[in-house]
Amino acid sequence: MTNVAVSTSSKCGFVALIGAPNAGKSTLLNALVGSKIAIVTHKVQTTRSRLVGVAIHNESQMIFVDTPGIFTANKRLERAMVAAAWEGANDADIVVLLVDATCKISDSTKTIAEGLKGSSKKTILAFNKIDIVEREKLLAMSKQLNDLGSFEETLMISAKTGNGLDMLRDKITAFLPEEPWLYPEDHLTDITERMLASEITREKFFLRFHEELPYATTIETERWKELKDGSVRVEQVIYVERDSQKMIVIGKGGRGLKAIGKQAREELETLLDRKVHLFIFVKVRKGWSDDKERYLNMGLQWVN
Ligand SMILES: Nc1nc2c(ncn2[C@@H]2O[C@H](COP(=O)(O)OP(=O)(O)OP(=O)(O)O)[C@@H](O)[C@H]2O)c(=O)[nH]1
Ligand SMILES: [Mg+2]
Repeated sequence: MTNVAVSTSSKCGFVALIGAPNAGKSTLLNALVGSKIAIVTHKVQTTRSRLVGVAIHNESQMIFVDTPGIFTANKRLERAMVAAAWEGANDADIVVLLVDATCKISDSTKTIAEGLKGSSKKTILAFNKIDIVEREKLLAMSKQLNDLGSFEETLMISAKTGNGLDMLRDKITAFLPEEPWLYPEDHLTDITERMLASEITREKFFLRFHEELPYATTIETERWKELKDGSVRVEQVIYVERDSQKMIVIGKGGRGLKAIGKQAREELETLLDRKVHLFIFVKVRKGWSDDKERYLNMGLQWVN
């Protein structure tokens, strides 16, 4: 009997995007996938759980994993987020450590660089936001991190303008293992429409409310009903910790809630390409961040 060698020239693998909060990981995921999958705000700790986005380059399938920022976590929710981020890195074939080049290297970034050192994975260091930073600053920062960690490549990119992303794609695909594609060619993400809807509302919430309120809140899509005319009725609940927070969220004459609802609905309609009837309720659930079920809904593991 003759053995027939099967040609497997295709490449495929998981690429974790990790970094300190606000480095631009979600912006980068969206840019690489070419679609808004992850929410983005100027605030830290916007992303709360891992999120997959798929893209193809040089006939290779790159399965990107956006992760929550890694920082010194104290509260249970923070610890669950950071655990999810490290898990994303551990499960990946390639790790991209994204660094905000506009500020000095944070302790979180240093810890991540050191944490990656022992790993056998291919790691790429990418300085982000080079559209608003002087090049001379980058060299010193690059040296500092390369002294601390061990990286296969160091790149300068702008997730916002797309500068350097082709080089990043080239480096990633060069490192990918020879494996058959895991997803069909047109597959973009594993995020469900319900989850996307919760996330879009949370983005608007993060942009509208300040200080501790965004961090004292979780948003869930509780009902999703397809209507005969092709539109969809979506019911969401914003969980807050206290009555005083509920009052702020609703706002005078319901103004706060209406504003978020309008922005979220408009964006959802664009993303889903159909009419959306969005109903948002606010509920006080004291201690929701110590409630196992909420973690499940956020796509997070419960941590003790
Ligand atoms: N100028 C500039 N701003 C950027 C770039 N990439 C991201 N940003 C901004 O940086 C901020 C944070 O971006 P995100 O993508 O939410 O950052 P993140 O790393 O996902 O943040 P967390 O989810 O909180 O960990 C937003 O205001 C982005 O618009 C870039 O290349 N250039
Ligand atoms: Mg993010």
